[in-house]
Amino acid sequence: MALLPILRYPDPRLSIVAKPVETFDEELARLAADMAETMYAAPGIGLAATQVNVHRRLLVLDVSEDKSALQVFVNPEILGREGEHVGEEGCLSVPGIYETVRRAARIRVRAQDLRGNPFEIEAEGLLAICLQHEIDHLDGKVFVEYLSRLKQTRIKAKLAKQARLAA
Ligand code: GNR
Ligand code: NI
Repeated sequence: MALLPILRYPDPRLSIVAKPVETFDEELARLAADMAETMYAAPGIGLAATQVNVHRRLLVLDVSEDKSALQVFVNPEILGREGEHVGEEGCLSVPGIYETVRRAARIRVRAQDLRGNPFEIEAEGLLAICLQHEIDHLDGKVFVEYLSRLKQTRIKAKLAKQARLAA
């Protein structure tokens, strides 16, 4: 097991569109385990492979209260969206920034597990929000891109200042 470094916005590698996973091997399982460890340590409720600079369509999440329900989605696809949810989001790649984002309230998702077996779920609540946030990462999109240009500029300045102070 290993903790993986998380890319920080506006790192251009966060904009890379991830490619489908084609090989369901031990390496994929190890990556998912390392991503889960990294997510729990952060701590966060989800993590997309893009955020650890692996540009393959894989995400992990755990939206349970007691962090006992790890879910892994390989090659996730949103089949349908319903309703609207407006809520505050954060991102491990945009530390310390919380902003309101509009998403679908419910989604139907098809994905594969680590063995390549397909499954479908109906998601709502935090699971639906987190899945949309993570699938956006796989498509090279960070939640701040839904905000105004002015807010994006302010967020970049704030993160640059954080990085300066940390160095
Ligand atoms: O830990 C996280 N919390 C969160 C809260 C509201 C909406 C989305 C998220 S996902 C985020 C972890 C992360 O950055 N995943 O990409
Ligand atoms: Ni994120």
